Amino acid sequence: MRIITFGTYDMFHMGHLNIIERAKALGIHLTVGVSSDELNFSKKGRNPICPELERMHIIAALRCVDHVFLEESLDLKSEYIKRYEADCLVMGDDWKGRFDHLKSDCEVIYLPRTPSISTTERIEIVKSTF
Ligand code: C2G
Repeated sequence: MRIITFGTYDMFHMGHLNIIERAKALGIHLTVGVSSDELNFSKKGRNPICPELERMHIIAALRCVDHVFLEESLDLKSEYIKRYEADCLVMGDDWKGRFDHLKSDCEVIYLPRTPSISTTERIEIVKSTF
């Protein structure tokens, strides 16, 4: 089975690694869409700390990742699923239900998030420490 997953992966951490490894374990080929800086700005009103080329480079260096591309719009998921011939979309359960409309394109699986780790929380810790 060919798997696809998406994320920003800003300030890469264990929560990111856990979901990418669990996604790969569900199939034989893993494609990862890394959200562009522009997409993040439009969603969150700020740029990621790590620019998109760095974030893509880190994801591409992981042994379990077979292919990386830049995700330029949240609304192109169906296109990406077809382009990369994915049989299954994997996302963390913070997105639960949000991609159910793609079930006509491929299987959609939400995996539990790793507790107690988030980029936002780490940014807050750094801000309050220094
Ligand atoms: N994640 C996780 N556990 C955490 C933190 C994140 O399992 N403690 C998962 C998220 O559920 C997501 C992936 O890691 O599936 C990437 O998370 P983010 O980088 O926060 O990605 P996000 O900004 O949600 O972008 O098209 C969708 C977007 O690209 C997803």
